[in-house]
Amino acid sequence: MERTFIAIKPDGVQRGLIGEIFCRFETKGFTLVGLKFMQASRELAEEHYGVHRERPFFGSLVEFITSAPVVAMVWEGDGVVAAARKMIGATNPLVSEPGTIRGDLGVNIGRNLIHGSDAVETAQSEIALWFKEEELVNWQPTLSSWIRE
Ligand code: D4T
Repeated sequence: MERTFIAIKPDGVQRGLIGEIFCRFETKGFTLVGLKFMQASRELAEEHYGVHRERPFFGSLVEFITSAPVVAMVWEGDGVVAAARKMIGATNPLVSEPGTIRGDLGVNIGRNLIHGSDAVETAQSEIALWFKEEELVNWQPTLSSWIRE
């Protein structure tokens, strides 16, 4: 079953939006298999955003991500990687569609509330970066047959 890595960023935590954001994935019907509230180290943040190392916003991005706690999550479900990206919306909240998390809750690209893996392979490496294997829970919600055929 496909899995994706989702993180509520420090702005989402500081603004009291953990419940609002978490609820969207839960009510959609995806299955939570990993969850932790933590403050990311500089090393972890730099590794996570390594692909952006040469970009001008890299320094401020790492500062921001490490500035307060994040909620790190792994969600499971068919097509969850692409579906979560749709639910999250475009990188810049100012132009994200209404109805998306960023479109409904944000106005600034440097405060875009949430991260979601952009591809299945990225999800696998991000999950391995943020979670130990034993921190992930393999379970079957009893509601499953009412959510998918
Ligand atoms: P993340 O990775 O945080 O889910 O965001 P996206 O996948 O939507 O967008 P991204 O990787 O291109 O950007 C990573 C992160 O950097 C911030 N950012 C981005 C920024 O502060 N200024 C910028 O110009 C860009 C492009 C926002 C998200």
